Amino acid sequence: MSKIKLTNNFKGIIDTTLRDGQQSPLLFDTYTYRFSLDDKLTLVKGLLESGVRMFEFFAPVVSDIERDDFASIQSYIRSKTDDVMLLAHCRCHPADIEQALDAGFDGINLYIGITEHAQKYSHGMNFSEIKDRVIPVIKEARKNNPDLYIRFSVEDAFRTDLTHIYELYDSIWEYVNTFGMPDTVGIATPTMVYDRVTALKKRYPTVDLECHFHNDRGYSLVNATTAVLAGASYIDTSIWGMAERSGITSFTGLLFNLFQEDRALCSKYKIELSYPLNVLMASILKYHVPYNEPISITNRTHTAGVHQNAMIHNKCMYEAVDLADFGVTKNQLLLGPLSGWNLIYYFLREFHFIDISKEQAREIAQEFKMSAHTIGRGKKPEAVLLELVRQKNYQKIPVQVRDLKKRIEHF
Ligand code: HCA
Repeated sequence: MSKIKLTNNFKGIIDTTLRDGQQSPLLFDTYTYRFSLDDKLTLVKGLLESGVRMFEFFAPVVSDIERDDFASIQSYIRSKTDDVMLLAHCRCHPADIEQALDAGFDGINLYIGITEHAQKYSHGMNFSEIKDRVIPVIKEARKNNPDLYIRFSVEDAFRTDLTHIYELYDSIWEYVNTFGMPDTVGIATPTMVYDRVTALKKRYPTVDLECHFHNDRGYSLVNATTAVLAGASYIDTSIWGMAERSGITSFTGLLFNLFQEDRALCSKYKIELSYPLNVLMASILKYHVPYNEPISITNRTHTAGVHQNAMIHNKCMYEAVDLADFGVTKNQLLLGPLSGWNLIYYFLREFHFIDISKEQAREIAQEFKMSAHTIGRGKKPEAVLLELVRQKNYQKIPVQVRDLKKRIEHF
C-alpha cells in the first residue's frame, strides 16, 4: 500500500450506519431488525463525538418510521453543531427528492444502475431511457436548489463499462458536487480501484469522488484505503462495516488504516474513541465486537504458547501497531489448551502468588496439556490448572496488600 503515492483529495468519511447499516443481516441475526430511535440517537452521538460530520440516511419515502426518526435525529444533531451534512439516499425520482428536501436534508445521494443486469432485472429501463430519466432530474434539482449538495452514482460501478459511465457522467458533471463509485457487489480489486479513481479524477478534476465498497471478497477495507490514496474525496463507512450481505468498510477499520498511511488523514477524527464506538454498537446489539474488526480486544488477544511466551517479554513480537491510540488499552493472554509453561509460570506466580519454580511450571504444563480435553463450556482452563496445582502443596509467595496496589499490570 505505502508504495502508492498519496494524492490527497480526502475530505472525510460519510457514515451510512443508519442507511446501509440498517440493511445488514446482523440486525436479523440479533433479533434487532431495526434500530430504535434511542439506539439511533446513541449511535449518532457517538459518531458525532468521534468527529463524523457527514451522515447518510434513508430517504423519507422509505417508511414513516424512518422519516419521523430522521426529524428527531436532525433536531438533535443541529442542536449540537451546524457543521454537518445530512444526506438522503434517493432514487432518481422527483417525488423522492422533493420529500427529502421538505424533510430538511442538506444533500441528496442519487443512484441508479446502468449495467445490463440493472436494465433487465431491476428497473427495466434501457440506457437511453435511463439517460432520459436521470439527466433532467439532476438538472432540475440543481436549477431549483443552487446550494444543494448533489451526489450521483451509477450503482455497481465496477461492473459497469467505463465508456457508459463517461457517457452519463459527461452530461451531468457540471450539475453535481460529487460522483459516487459504489462497488455494489464487492467485486473490485485494489488495482481496479486505483485505475478507476485515477481515471475519473483525470476526466472530472473539479468533481469530488465518493467510494462505497462492499465486502463480498473481503476487500472493502483495502479498496477504501486505496481509493483515498488514489484521490477519492469521500469514503462511505458504517460502524463495524454493517451493511447489506457481508457489509462495507468499517469506520474504525478505515481510520486505523489511514492512520498507518498518513496520520494527517485522520486529523478530524477522535481516533481514541474508535474502540468505545465499536463497544457502543456491541451494547446495542448485545453481541461481541466482531473478532475480525481491527479495532477490537480480540485483535490484542494471544493464545498460542509461543506467542504468549514472547508477549510476556515484549509485545512487539506479535503486535505491529499499538492499538492504544484507538482506545484498545489492554492485551489479553488467554490461558488455554495451547498455552505453554511460560504463561503458566507467570499466571500462577503473578495472579495466585504460588511459589512455583520454572522446572515445576514445566511439569505442571505437561499435566495441564494432558488434561486439556476436560476444558470446555462447563470447566474453564483456570479451574483445570488450579485443580492440578492444589494437589501439589506448593508454598505461597508472601504478598502484602500494599505491594499489590503498587503493581503495574502489563496484561
Ligand atoms: C445498495 C445501494 C448502494 C448504493 C451506493 C450509492 C450500493 O446496494 O443498497 O448510493 O452510491 O452499494 O450500490 O449501497
